[in-house]
Amino acid sequence: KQNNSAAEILCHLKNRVNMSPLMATDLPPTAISWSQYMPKKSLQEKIGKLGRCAVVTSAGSMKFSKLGLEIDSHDAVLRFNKAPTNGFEIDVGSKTTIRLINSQIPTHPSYKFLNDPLYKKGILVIWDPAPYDADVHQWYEKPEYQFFDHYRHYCKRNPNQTFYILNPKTSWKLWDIVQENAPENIQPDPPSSGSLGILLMMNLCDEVNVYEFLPSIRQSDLCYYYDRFYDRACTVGGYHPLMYEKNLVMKLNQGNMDTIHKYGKVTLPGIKNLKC
Ligand code: NCC
Repeated sequence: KQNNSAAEILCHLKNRVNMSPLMATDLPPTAISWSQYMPKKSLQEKIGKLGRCAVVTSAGSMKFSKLGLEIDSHDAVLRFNKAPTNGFEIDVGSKTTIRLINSQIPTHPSYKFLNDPLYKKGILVIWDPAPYDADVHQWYEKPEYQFFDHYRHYCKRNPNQTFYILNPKTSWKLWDIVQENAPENIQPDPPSSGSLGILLMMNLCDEVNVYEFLPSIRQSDLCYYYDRFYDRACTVGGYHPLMYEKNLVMKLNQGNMDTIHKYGKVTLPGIKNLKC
């Protein structure tokens, strides 16, 4: 059943994947020691109406792209994990409205989550891979990475920053749609932060430009624009079903192939006001 049209896929993404981050009331009362720090307003309320948004992947092919000014011209910019802007402004811009991180970032000391100023700009959103069928309470008992204490610590130290947690159901709901639109069985691992960030912005913005998710002519084995680490799996996937995520985004692209080729840029529609 992989002949879904782009319009059908957009409706599935809108109606089946809940991108609204958790609220404290979604968690069991035993979580109160840290859930009390969760934002009181929903992300949608907090961020308001957004027109044009940019999603900047961490791909090595962002290097030498000179897309910085174009990226910063958007109403909001989403970045991932430990991807920096300092020193890379010409290629990736400097605006950070949302930073989507995976749950390894606060739990693994090498990311210096508490101290690195990189994380202090914009709204933080974190996700953690849950077991396939787990609800919020089951996930809370058994997260992949125990980040709750780190979350509390971070929020206490940075009371003016807003820090959301994605619903643990979200990533598998998205995985279902990636699987339905793939020609074969895909790996039973959640989609990458890349896809989650793209869909998050599609829920908040009228239009989303995604940079170097579908790679340009600059594609190489260089994993990140900010690091000297070479691995093709960064671009095509290993753990994450990244190839299939990218094929899905390709089906939804409203721009043309030449723009992908030259700029690694894909244009996706917002889905907030979509009538399905
Ligand atoms: O690599 P990562 O993501 O931080 O990259 C963010 C998103 O950009 C897209 N990407 C990245 C590199 C590349 N060459 N092409 C790309 O398209 C992907 O969509 C990717 O999701 C993650 O998804 O959270 C991931 O996180 C890293 C790592 O945990 C963090 O960077 C923190 O160091 C994962 N790597 C490892 O665990 C070793 C990576 O698999 C996915």
